[in-house]
Amino acid sequence: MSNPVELRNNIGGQWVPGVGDEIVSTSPAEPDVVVARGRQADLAQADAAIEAAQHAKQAWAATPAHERGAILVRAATIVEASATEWGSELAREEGKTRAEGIGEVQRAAQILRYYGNDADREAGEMYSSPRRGERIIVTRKPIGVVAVVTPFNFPIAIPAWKIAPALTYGNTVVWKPASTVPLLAMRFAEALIQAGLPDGVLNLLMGGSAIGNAMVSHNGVDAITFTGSTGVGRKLAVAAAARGVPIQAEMGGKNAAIVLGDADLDLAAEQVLLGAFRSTGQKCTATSRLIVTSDIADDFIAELAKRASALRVGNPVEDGVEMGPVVDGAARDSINAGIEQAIAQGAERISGETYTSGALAAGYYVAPTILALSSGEPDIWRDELFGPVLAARKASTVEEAFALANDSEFGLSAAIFTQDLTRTLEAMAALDVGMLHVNSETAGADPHVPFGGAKKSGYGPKEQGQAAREFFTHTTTVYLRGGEART
Ligand code: UN1
Repeated sequence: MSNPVELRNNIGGQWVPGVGDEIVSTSPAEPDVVVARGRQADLAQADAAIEAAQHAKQAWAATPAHERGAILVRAATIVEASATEWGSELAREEGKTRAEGIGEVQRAAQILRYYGNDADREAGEMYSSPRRGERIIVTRKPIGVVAVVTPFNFPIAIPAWKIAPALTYGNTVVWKPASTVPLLAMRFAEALIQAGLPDGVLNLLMGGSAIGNAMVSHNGVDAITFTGSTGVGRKLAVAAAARGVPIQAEMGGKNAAIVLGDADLDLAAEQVLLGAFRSTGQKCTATSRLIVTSDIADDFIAELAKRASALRVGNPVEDGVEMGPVVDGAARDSINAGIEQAIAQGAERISGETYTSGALAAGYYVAPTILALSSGEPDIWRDELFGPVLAARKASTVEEAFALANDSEFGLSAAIFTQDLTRTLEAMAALDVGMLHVNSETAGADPHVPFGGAKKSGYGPKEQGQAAREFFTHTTTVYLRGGEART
């Protein structure tokens, strides 16, 4: 491994070292390996970044949308060309496998290209008027300065789907990435700036919650987009409401996959496994609950446990590894504590182990774990662990399966495996979720369709597609008449 990369913040177009606390990014697979280091921004630098974004916003809003979009399309090309290198860095810094890391970087390029091209699309609406000689048109304008606060688990794709629409639709941005993945954040900001963003249009602040809180409470910030935990999201929502600015908060999930007796069970097993363990279960869309109808439950859950135990866990930068570590030691410890608590509350561990020796014990690894629940109400059924842990349960009827799936304060995503159209239609009506996957895993998102959840999973407008354009702009309704005198 080469020398650690030196981290920088970007304020008003200048790459500057932070003057706050030290920030050290290590590899969760090998915690002794330092990937990048530098200093966080301090509060004065956060102020300066917001000021720079305020200063830049008028000229950026006045730049033709086509020109703004063209910069994003150029950035997409830069990001795509770096996919192999950055994908490996992502795997090293965050812990997902290199194949997933490369896939994520390519996805970020795709998102940039989608929004860059969307800049040219008609942005307003025209209506008839009840009055003679008048038309009513609705125009869209940027909101201003957007604070972007992003999590560790998609270090480049989530920033892309927030920053790309914010910029395309004419806003300037102050971005604080998760402090565990600063290197990928710097790579992404570098690509956008290299593609031609004017100074101050995108500012990058390394830091923790103090910087995040300062950003959302700052009068120079006109809107906030956040992805992360429900606890933090709700605090930010209170701060946003106190200043009367819009917030879009994507938060937790406790997503259920329902497998009915008539399903293609091989497909269901493959997809549930991907949903539960890809990215080491660290997705808000991951499958963390499994509900299987009693007719097939024992065999299906046993097959799943067999496949989970066969997954190759190891250093995510190595070829053939199917699951890497979780992001840091605190995550590993809290996930393991959640597993132990579930067992103490009556759950049976049918796959997974606690690593106590060797390389897997030295890194922040948690085994792909399946817990069978038979009775009682273990906390694992309700609490999001954000790791590779699947809690499985039987349901006697399809109705009971739907009720169990809805038995959560979260409502982000769900999956149902069936070949029965009637059951599919019933699930569409019954399940209280933002996204429903029929015969595919609970995770996944596309830039042109809404992304977000019901209940505790989301607050404020959804992300992506038309929803993104609506969040990152506000409308002016124009009553348009000619100037001649009325008769
Ligand atoms: C995906 O399922 O591919 O934080 C994306 C998350 C979500 C993104 C999920 N906001 O996991």
